[in-house]
Amino acid sequence: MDSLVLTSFLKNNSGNYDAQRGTNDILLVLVDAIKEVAILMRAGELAGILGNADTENVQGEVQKKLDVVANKIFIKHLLREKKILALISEENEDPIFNSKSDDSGYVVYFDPLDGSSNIDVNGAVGSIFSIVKFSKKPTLKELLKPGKEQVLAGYSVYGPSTMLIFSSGDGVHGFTLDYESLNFCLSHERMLVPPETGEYAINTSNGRFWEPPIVQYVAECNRGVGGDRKKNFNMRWTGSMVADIHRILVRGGIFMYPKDNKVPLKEGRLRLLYEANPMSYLVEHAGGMSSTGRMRILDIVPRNFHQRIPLIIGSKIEVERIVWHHKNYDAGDGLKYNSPLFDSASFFSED
Ligand code: P6P
Repeated sequence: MDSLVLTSFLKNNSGNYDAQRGTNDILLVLVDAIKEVAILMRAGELAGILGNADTENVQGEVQKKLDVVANKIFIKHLLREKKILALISEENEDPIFNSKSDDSGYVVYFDPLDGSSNIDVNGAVGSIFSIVKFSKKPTLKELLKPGKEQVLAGYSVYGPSTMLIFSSGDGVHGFTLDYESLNFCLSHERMLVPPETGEYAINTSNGRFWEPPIVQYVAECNRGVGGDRKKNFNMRWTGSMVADIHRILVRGGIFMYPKDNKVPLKEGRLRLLYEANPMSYLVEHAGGMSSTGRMRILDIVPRNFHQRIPLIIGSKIEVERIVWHHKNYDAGDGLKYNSPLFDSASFFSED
């Protein structure tokens, strides 16, 4: 099948190619890293890359061997590019400044391997990246830009096929890796998130810790055709946000990792800078919506590099409904939000 390879697509579709040259060059460096990770990952245990490393990341989580290896691969490739001023990685506590960089350029925020708990069970995982432009070398505080200032965002998903999905503001486009030529070939042009869906993704084992608006939303989905929504819903949860968001970009859906009271001081599970922001940029450019339930993700000014945030993202009509539930709840409206978890409004009910 003759497909447009990524480099030709960038030349044909960058509008003013020279203006986009900066981000295109960085995207191509990211692609080098993604290809190296993909080839290594395909070998699985034969390459001795499964299992835990004997280290923890900045979040105090035990790292998988491939977390560490993927991070090193991304840093190696990215620091080669003089347009890159600094890197912020999920796996590094502090920013990595590029000693060889120009005076102006870009910062890359990335999660080298998201969903790595799936690695040992051969599940889909991914790498996530976000690029912001700077007219001069940024201070630490200047690195904390809101997601609406991104100029390019994307991810790779290592599944039955290896795909690259990205947007630089003119549509969201998907490429599939041809392992013979090692070219990413255009396979999903101008991806759009259907505004409606019958599929939600949330880790329901946390249900007893959710805020009432989430309890209410999931309960009405589970009441199906006989309830307020007058339709049945399906549920998916892969344990890998990249795989869940990719499904949503392909066929619609809503992904929720809300704040829960399991750890009251923890604002959410997903990190703002290198997970929620890039995915929100993509989903908005594909016609979807992304919110904390109370605020647009891309408007949030980060407080720190590894800030966690509640994330409700996907089909617009569903995200709007959850925002509506939060508004009602915060307005003190509706006894329905104050009912105990296990009453008729509960998502455990049979009705
Ligand atoms: P849980 C992976 O670690 C991740 O950050 C996301 O990719 C994924 O959606 C989530 O955590 C899974 O969390 O609590 O279901 O294990």
